[in-house]
Amino acid sequence: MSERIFPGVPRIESPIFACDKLADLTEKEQRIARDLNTNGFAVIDFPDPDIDARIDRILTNLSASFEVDFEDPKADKTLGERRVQDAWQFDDDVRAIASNEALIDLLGKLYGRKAFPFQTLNFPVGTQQAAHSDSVHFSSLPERYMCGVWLAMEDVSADAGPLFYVKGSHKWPIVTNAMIGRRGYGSELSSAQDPFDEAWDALCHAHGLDQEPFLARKGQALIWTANLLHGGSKQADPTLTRWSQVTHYFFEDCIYYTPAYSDEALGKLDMRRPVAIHDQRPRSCTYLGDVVETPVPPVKAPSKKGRLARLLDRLGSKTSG
Ligand SMILES: O=C(O)CCC(=O)C(=O)O
Ligand SMILES: [Fe+2]
Repeated sequence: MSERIFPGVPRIESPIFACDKLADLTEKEQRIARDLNTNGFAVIDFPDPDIDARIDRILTNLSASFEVDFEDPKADKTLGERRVQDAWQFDDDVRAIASNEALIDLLGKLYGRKAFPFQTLNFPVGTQQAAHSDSVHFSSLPERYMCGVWLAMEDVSADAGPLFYVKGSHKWPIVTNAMIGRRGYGSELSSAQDPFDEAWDALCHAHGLDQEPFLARKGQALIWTANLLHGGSKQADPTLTRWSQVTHYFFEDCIYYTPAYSDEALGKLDMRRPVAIHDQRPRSCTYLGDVVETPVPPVKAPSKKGRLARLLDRLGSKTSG
């Protein structure tokens, strides 16, 4: 079995995946495993019979957080703040979606380690974000023990700025600070993604791969692997909404850290202490079962945000995918 020989690599990204008979998985799970291995993503129906009712309640509950009149079909829905991070802390349905047991079990089988959700993002519209890999925001050692699950909370049309992915890009090297020749530890950035944009664009260009939109149906979800390039397409019609929830998952027994602010070669890691949403307990960084001390990260030059708020951010889930 591949996971016994390479326990430090997610099962679905194993270099000997082709030899894995996947005999312990159902046919449906095997299809998901193969899609993740080949394409870097897999589409599933979200495994929750109450998902429609949950979505309705979330839309009602979160609508008030945005400065947009969602009742007005002509209103521009892209104005102002366009996301709520970690709404699981106050919304039971957001927390239930993130904590979905069937999904956590499935991810555990696919990765060969127990999964735990650690961050939620709720969006009323698309992000129109450039192609990026979440690996610069949150990663693990051993690498690739992170994934995102994107849930469509309504049908998504081509004009609504759909989520897009670059099929197969998860197989490319994970772009790190070392690769692009910059120091990350203690650096100041307005966006963790900015320094890596050129490298990702160059990879897409060199491989001749295009962005493909995901025109999802309400209730469908897309699992993306740690290094899959994805983003939000330009929104052609600003009056449309594109409600979605992204839940990011880590896996047990890893070091969790933010690569954009780390220099791995120097042993300088911007470590995280994620809180698992389903049991609300923090996870220490561990390596082969041993706890790794989490250093207090440096506080960077003062910015608009207070120093204490920034320090707290850095200890928790500061960046988002
Ligand atoms: O929904 C989108 O447009 C992209 C979201 C995303 O990149 C993320 O949450 O990691
Ligand atoms: Fe992302």
